[in-house]
Amino acid sequence: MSEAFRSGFVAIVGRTNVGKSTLMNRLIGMKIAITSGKPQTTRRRLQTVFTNEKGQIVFVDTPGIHLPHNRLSEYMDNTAYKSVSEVDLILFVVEPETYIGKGEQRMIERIKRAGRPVILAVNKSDTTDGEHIEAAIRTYREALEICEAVPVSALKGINTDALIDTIISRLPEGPMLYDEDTVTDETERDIVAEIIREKTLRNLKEEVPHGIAVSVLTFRERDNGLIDIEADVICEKDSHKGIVIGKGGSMLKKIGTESRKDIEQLLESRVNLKLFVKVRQDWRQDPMMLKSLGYTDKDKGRK
Ligand SMILES: Nc1nc2c(ncn2[C@@H]2O[C@H](COP(=O)(O)OP(=O)(O)OP(=O)(O)O)[C@@H](O)[C@H]2O)c(=O)[nH]1
Ligand SMILES: [Mg+2]
Repeated sequence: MSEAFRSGFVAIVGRTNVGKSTLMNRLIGMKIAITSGKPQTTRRRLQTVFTNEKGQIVFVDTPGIHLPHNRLSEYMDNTAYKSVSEVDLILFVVEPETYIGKGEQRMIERIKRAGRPVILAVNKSDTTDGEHIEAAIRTYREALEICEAVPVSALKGINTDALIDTIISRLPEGPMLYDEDTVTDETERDIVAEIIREKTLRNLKEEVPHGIAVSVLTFRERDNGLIDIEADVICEKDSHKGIVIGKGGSMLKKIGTESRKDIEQLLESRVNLKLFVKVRQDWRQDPMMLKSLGYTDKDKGRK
């Protein structure tokens, strides 16, 4: 007799920069979430779907835990903390280290309270040896109840198939929650905005990219298939505007070219991309601006 189909929601949580979004993209086999070497890349929950013959996993990528320092980062932390009680299973992503920080400890308390099964993914296993990985697993096993610990490398694709099998085996029996072809419920417009934000994160230094938001204004397909996209790159200080534009417009051009390439790949068509740099003074502290940029609670949970 064949085994029953399993399905459910899985929150991907952990400290900022441990590789949660890279891991989710690797597990679903497509780049939906943006990633960067800078902390606090992911700002809101993002849902993707993995389906095979054994089951269906609805992944919920969340902002990484950090110490909040403005309204936006409070929203980000709350989004992550809340996610653990809205799912069937928690995928706790850590690095092969033995230090548990304050934010991570708070997350552990939340996870315990949520009472959901926890799988520990020790990511970046490519950067160290088995001994360090074992030490990390021991540390986290002492801190909370973990049903399985799986060392992986999201970057190199090591052990990620095994992680999929482990996740599915721990989900409840249940039907498909989404059509089997569904990869995400994100709109193309939202993914495009995120791609542009990723390029600002990867090209700009220090505080500047953390104060950037992107808003897509126009998204229009011509008869010949070319897609015209116009977007605002919003920065939080007058002094940042010149940095984003760069000498003779060189930085904005670089951000635009890199974004266009990724967007063309995503949409599988030619794209004409225009970026405008705007200043919205200290928008990360402004509830109205946060709301208009989509950094508010929307009901995107279980249907
Ligand atoms: N060496 C190595 N680097 C990795 C691995 N997975 C992710 N990274 C790198 O870690 C950095 C952070 O990756 P993200 O996926 O953006 O991390 P995140 O946990 O989603 O970060 P936040 O959204 O800020 O919470 C990037 O530079 C990745 O390339 C891995 O398995 N090995
Ligand atoms: Mg992320």
